[in-house]
Amino acid sequence: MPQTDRIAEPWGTRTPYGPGTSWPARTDTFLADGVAPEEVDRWVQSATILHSNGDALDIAVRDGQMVGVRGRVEDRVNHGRLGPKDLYGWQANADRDRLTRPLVRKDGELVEATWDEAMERVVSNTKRLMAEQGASAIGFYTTGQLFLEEYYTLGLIAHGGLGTNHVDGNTRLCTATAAAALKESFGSDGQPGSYTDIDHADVIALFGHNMAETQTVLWSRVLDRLAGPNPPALVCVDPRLTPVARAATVHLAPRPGTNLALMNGLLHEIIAQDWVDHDYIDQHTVGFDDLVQMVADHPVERVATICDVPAADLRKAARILGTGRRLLSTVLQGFYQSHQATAASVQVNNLHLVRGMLGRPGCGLLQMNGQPTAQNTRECGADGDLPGFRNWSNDAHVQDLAAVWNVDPMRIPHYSPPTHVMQMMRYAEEGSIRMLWVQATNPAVSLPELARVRSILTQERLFLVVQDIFLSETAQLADVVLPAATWGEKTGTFTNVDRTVHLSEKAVEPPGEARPDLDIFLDFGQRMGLRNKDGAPLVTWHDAESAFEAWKECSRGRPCDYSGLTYDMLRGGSGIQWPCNEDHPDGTERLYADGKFWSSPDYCESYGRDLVTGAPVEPTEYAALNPEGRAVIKAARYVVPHEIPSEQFPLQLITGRTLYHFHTRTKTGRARQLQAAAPEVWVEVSAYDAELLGLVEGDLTEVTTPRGRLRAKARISGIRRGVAFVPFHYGYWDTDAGHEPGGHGRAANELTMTDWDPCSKQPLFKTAAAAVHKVGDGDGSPAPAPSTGSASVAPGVPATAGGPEAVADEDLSATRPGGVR
Ligand SMILES: Nc1nc2c(c(=O)[nH]1)N[C@H]1C(S)=C(S)[C@@H](COP(=O)(O)OP(=O)(O)OC[C@H]3O[C@@H](n4cnc5c(=O)[nH]c(N)nc54)[C@H](O)[C@@H]3O)O[C@H]1N2
Ligand SMILES: Nc1nc2c(c(=O)[nH]1)N[C@H]1C(S)=C(S)[C@@H](COP(=O)(O)OP(=O)(O)OC[C@H]3O[C@@H](n4cnc5c(=O)[nH]c(N)nc54)[C@H](O)[C@@H]3O)O[C@H]1N2
Ligand SMILES: [Mo]
Repeated sequence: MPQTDRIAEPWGTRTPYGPGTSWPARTDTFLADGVAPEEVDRWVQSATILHSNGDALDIAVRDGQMVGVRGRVEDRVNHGRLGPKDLYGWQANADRDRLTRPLVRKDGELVEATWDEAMERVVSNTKRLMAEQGASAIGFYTTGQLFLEEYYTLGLIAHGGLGTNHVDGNTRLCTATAAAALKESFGSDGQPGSYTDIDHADVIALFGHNMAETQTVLWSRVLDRLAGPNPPALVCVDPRLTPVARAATVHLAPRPGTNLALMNGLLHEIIAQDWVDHDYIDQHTVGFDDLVQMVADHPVERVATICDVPAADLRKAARILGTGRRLLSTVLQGFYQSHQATAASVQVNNLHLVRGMLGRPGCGLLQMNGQPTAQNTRECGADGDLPGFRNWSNDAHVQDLAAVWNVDPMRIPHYSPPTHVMQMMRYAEEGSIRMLWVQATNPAVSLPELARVRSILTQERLFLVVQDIFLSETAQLADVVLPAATWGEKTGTFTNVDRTVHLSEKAVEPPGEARPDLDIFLDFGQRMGLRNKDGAPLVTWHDAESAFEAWKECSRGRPCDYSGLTYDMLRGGSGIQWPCNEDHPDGTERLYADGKFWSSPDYCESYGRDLVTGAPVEPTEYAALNPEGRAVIKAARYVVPHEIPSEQFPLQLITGRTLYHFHTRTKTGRARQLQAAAPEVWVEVSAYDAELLGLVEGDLTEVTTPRGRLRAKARISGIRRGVAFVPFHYGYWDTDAGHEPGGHGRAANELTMTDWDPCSKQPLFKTAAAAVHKVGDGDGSPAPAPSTGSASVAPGVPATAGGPEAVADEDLSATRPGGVR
């Protein structure tokens, strides 16, 4: 059995396969030092939570402690494989810094308190503010990292119980654009494609998606196709020379913020060459003529100038995309967090619509998610949508939801879409939101323009509740801190990018008095005395499984239909893809296979928006445009980004991820192998800019924007010229040094701006003007950037490795039981 250092080899051993065949199995296992597989007492079923891939795994338990993980070979998603964060990240669960008791602020200090005292503070403040101002004083800012049952409970309590419209998730920073783009084109959220499309595709295109670092197991599947017979062509659109770009047949490295121009150019060429499926367009879509008109003035040469990409490369990419027989596309933050996010992402949908590439094996479209449970935040109405992809501007949908909840329809705010988090921060800044309850997200590091965020969150007049598992940068600012139990310590379900639902069972007891997020919400609902129309308790469930049963009823008949699923069905075998109901008892592999969409005026989740201004389309307008519920081909004009380089700030700054860390590192920073692989922030610049700036690998630099500054060592990489990249993982908390004294000086979001996409309201983390200056010679060592993802072009930089403590097993002999796709 291969024993592999999975820090050095994040994607593990290749198992090549050809088109139309099944992806071979490989079972990855990592156990704590000194634990042999036969010493494990129990293996408890779950799935991964440090990305959106949904890799199924079993948690190894010995003497009541987590001691390791093993991929589930029978699961359709990963066929046994795990990535580095999955293999090592679980160790953070048992970290000595876990919150074990509630904390309340007394005389300026956070001190330990009982649950009663902490919850009474939350409840009395909620009641006081409701009496003084009404529900608009209260905001909830949740996450993409809890379980479905928790979001559904939160959605009910916030929308149907308190009646506040201020409910959003960090999914706004993450996949709001995925949801928006799907709604624009297909009338509803829901990923059309399936991971098995990788097994069939002859072209795979990744738009602003560094899958190699952010969904390592899915990338292994692509690598195995590339290593097998008849490999697919690979198209990569990314300003950096990522591992995806290195493997690509064509790599387009556009100027940041020009994605829409690029897409319009590709569509221009595809239409000009008549590589389109006219029958499909005629039968299943509306709007094609608008697109033809819009892209008419985007010939390849013009787009080559806007994007600064060779025209020949654009033509080559257009030919591959235009002539492939089975095209799979993925889209992620390079589009979602950039200028004209929704408009650009919708053009990828258009590519599939004009080519008729939907609903068949290999013809897949994945507007990717990022967080493990982001799909559920959206489905359950905890993030600016109503539960079950109901349309907040359709009164019949609101009434239907009110019937499910047994509340008066007027109790559910629907005078405008639920408030997005950037607007909630604005309301808090202005003083109309006076209580903010933050769960499982760390806005003091992850929101843009941190100096402003800190000033908002530290206001005396704002009552801040933070529910976390560690004393995060945000929790340190709170008035009440609620210690949560997390993955492995509680039971629930969650849904990955390709709609696969997994059950995650409780494996071990939470530390100290930490409680599952679900229990905290249920407790709050009870203490608030929330009632339904008949005066009975509003929340009718008491644990995860009963919450799931209630959710099934809420989802019945809606696109994300869970009514045919049970916890028992999710035990033992593979995860199952929604919709799962009477018509589809085994789940549904691909959406829209019949060319029918969830877009009819009375069923759709949204009537759409103007892609450039974000203005909502009126119901009557939508009904006139799309009476039969077809897919909508929606065109949009490229406009220049709001902040462009100047003499003072000559570079374009983009931010993003590295393979070994998850977000603000509260977990991965506490797993030795992961922290050692990427211990500190760095800034990536091209060799061309390095020479202009007088920089060599490892020099200390200061990166500035109009908002702030940070210090980082320089990595001279294959990034395109004119662009600098900073990973956003490094807040001011530090694993080794405790809290850095006065240290706000390394978080990428010190630099980013308060601006968002007009449609999805997703903040623009990847467009800003910046300067990089050398402030000192390095100590001779290279930048602390991993060679696997952010490789240096300078000679002599050692390869990243994990050593003996990172060695994991890869069992290539295991076969999957039959019947799993
Ligand atoms: N290792 C790791 N994996 C993760 C996470 C993590 O923190 N760490 N987080 C998870 C989450 S929540 C998310 S949302 C996903 C995100 O996954 P990705 O979207 O793959 O990750 P990012 O690094 O944010 O951005 C992807 C790429 O966008 C490129 N980019 C920047 N600007 C532009 C542009 O203007 N145009 C184009 N075309 N590309 C551009 C960047 O160079 C970068 O390589 O990852 C998930 N998986
Ligand atoms: N500059 C820049 N900024 C970005 C991005 C970028 O690319 N560039 N990406 C954006 C994206 S896509 C995302 S998703 C966000 C992520 O940003 P955040 O959501 O702020 O990042 P996390 O570190 O995942 O924060 C999750 C918090 O929840 C806690 N936690 C973990 N599990 C549990 C649990 O079970 N219960 C509770 N109650 N707490 C738990 C963790 O300890 C942690 O404090 O960042 C966004 N910000
Ligand atoms: Mo994300």
